[in-house]
Amino acid sequence: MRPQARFLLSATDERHFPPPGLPEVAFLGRSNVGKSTLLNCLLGRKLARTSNTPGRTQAVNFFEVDGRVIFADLPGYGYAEAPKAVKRGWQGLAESYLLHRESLALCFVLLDARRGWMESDLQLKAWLEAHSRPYAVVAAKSDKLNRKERNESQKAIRGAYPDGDLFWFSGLTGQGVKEIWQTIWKTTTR
Ligand SMILES: Nc1nc2c(ncn2[C@@H]2O[C@H](COP(=O)(O)OP(=O)(O)O)[C@@H](O)[C@H]2O)c(=O)[nH]1
Ligand SMILES: [Mg+2]
Repeated sequence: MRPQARFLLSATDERHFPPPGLPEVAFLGRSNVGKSTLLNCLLGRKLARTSNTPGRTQAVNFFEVDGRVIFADLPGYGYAEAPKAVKRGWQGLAESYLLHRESLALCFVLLDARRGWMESDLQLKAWLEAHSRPYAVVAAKSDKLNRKERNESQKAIRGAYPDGDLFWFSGLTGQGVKEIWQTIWKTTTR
């Protein structure tokens, strides 16, 4: 069944984050990897804005789902051509979110299934581990790989991430949506 979801607010500053309450799930990854697409697929409708232009979202967008969980769509990182000030802006906002958000229950780190771990993803992963933030990995745009490419990609991703949860996700086919929901409910239901 389609969850009841509503957009809460878009925050460009930590002071504007909604007061922590419901358990929260954050979506992290490089610009254009498919964060907003995953969010929309989970919600069954287009609440989060998707874009062909990388590096646009410089805000944390909050959505309340079924009165039970909050989704946080974080700005993308690793956009090579972004001006330095924009990069610093990402670090400031995302770091303060990840450091201080007490209601944060789980992060999904999205990788482009075709590329696997890139330098900036590995930096984020190390940072999450150093700060004991639980995360799961999503290999996004899985529809762009054939079976052989997917096997190779899986090996490469597992090389740096041997045993945590790994989901294959496609916004085109809906692959992975059910499994990702199961993990969200498992992590946020107390
Ligand atoms: N083929 C394919 N394209 C996707 C998928 N997910 C996202 N895209 C496309 O990738 C672009 C960026 O997606 P978006 O969700 O805005 O990425 P974000 O910047 O991480 O939020 C858009 O043009 C999407 O249509 C997917 O699973 N398969
Ligand atoms: Mg987005």
